[in-house]
Amino acid sequence: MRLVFGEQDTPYEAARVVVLPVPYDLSLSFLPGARRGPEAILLASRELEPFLLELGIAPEEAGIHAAEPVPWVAGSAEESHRLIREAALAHLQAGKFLVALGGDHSITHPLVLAHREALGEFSLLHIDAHADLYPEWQGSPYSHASPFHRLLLEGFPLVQVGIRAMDRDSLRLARERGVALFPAHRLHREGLPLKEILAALGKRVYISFDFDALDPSLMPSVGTPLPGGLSYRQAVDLLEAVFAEKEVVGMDFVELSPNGQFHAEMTAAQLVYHAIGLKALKAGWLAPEGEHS
Ligand SMILES: [Mn+2]
Repeated sequence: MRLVFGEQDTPYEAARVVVLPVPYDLSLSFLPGARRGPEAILLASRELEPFLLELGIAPEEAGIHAAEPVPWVAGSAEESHRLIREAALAHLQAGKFLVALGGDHSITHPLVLAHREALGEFSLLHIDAHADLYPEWQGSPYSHASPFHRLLLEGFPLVQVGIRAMDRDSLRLARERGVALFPAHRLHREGLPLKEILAALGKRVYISFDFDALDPSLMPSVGTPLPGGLSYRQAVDLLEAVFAEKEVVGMDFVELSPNGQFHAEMTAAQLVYHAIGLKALKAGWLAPEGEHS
């Protein structure tokens, strides 16, 4: 069954934004359940106030269409990833701004490749508790611990924010490959170094947001929670600065693993909706209340 995002679903042809559910979690190494993430975000999104006071717009008026979930193939990560890439590519070639909802973080690899194929080069902003730079995990290069290793080797400039779990080899790789690393402890000591983060990114940016980047006190519904994370305000401030200064070409929000704590699902839905609003403002699809475009 197709669920919608928010109160008002726009028909596909008229929609500028496509929300793509990717309920794939076969690569998870610890707590399973991220396959139920997209559904939980869509259900929670119905309870959001459509008008965002902070932005002065109702992002859904930009035209949001929630697509059919991408199917996965049991037993084949490779085939499942191929289906994700094909689905994303079709929406991008139809001219839609894509917002993918995971699912585990492995889905970022096919999503990013689809964006490059449709839209050309860009840098990656990876917001996460974990660096996800392992060459493989539990024997699989398709693991949710590996997508950024693969993307790094494929030449994408990488900026990582909120990181607080990373092994020595990953740190060495990050240094060798020029990854701009903004670990969580630094953000807490010095505040968000927005200028430095923006300087490290290219003009065009793809954002991959792992919900475990947020502190588990506000986001307990993730497969691999870690203390010391970002506040909701820090996440919003970061997204706001990036949307204001850069051309965001696409984004994904991954690893929500519903466990009965509805406030976490509301937090996830609100963050996604806010990000869509930032895109709508930057693209000029909507103007704040009282202003005319
Ligand atoms: Mn993570």
